[in-house]
Amino acid sequence: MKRIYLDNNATTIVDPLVRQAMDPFFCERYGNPNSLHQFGTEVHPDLRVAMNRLYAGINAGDADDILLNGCATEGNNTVLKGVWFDHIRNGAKDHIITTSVEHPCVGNTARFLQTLGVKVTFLPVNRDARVEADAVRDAITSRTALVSVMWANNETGIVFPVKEIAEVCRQKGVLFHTDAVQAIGKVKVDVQEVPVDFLTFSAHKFHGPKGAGGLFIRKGLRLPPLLHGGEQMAGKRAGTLNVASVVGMGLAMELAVRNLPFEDAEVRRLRDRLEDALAKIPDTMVIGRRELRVPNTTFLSVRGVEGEALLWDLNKNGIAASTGSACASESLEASPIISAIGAGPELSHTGIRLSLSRFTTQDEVDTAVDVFAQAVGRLRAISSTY
Ligand code: C6P
Repeated sequence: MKRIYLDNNATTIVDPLVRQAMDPFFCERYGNPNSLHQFGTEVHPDLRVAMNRLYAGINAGDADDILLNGCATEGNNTVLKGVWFDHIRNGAKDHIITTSVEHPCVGNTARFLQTLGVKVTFLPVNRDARVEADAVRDAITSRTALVSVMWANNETGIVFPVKEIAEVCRQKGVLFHTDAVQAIGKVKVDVQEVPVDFLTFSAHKFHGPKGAGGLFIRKGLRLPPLLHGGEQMAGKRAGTLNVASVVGMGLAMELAVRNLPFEDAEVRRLRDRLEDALAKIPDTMVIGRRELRVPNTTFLSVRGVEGEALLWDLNKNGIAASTGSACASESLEASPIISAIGAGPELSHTGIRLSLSRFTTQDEVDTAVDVFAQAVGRLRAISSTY
């Protein structure tokens, strides 16, 4: 049975060019970049190239910082806990605003900060599954230290109005962080056009390796380190750099940006083809307007079919999908997004996410449609609610 991977929002295949670029750093140029001998120093030019690619990829300025780290979870923790430490702990501010649909590495970090006395507003999404800038403006008070709103949602693919939100935060003198994990390589991410203060990304979401991420910090701002230790990254993030992964992440970023037109045309065409075909199955509902979504994601509700059951049936037949965030896959809670868009409780467990990449083919999409339709038929035949 041919396996078809439609879970690219969970992780992506490493681009073969990226893998090739990483290869020499395992057994040949394996020095620690902080060592003073040649094994250490010979990797410096490669790290510089990788950093330049990351800066160029998001259009960061020379005076901005990009901290290299292990993943977006680490980056998001660094921002929220760092803002608590530097701006909330001893000061006049005690309030953070975020949304009810952030990834758990933002949501649960915010909940942890609540235990330390921070007041957190979790803004709900509207019927478009978005949080609008006006809702952020209305929630900001003189005690707000940080707004954290994702660039694109991992479940629905909905793009949030981060430019407007960033501008509101600027006007109000509040720090703005965005989790851009699901935006890089899918839509243009430009930190000059969108005046964010902090932005996080993760290489494995754009055909780079797992275990490599980045945190953009606007010039003039600082965050205390999450990891204390050696003087790597000028003391801002201790720990030996994962050179192979940084090299891979740099190239993956360059390729992601170079492939944006392809993503916008071809990946979008395939996603729309998939979505149009699935929408013909009676009583299915696509969540979120297409024009508001990144080009690769479809989130569907299939009446009468538990998302989990569909996922297992698809898996048995070679199709990898997801009921939402991969890291919430063991939670049986209803999707907050399906509830937020006004669907009744009978639909709250019916969501299934399909996410494509530039490596997805039309054949795969067409096969997936057939397998999906058969799975829905089988499950509805035994459903007590359909
Ligand atoms: N979302 C999903 O299935 P890491 O793995 O730490 O690099 O990335 C975490 C993360 C942070 N923010 C967003 C918006 C994300 O989508 C993710 C990862 C995957 O949706 C796995 S849970």
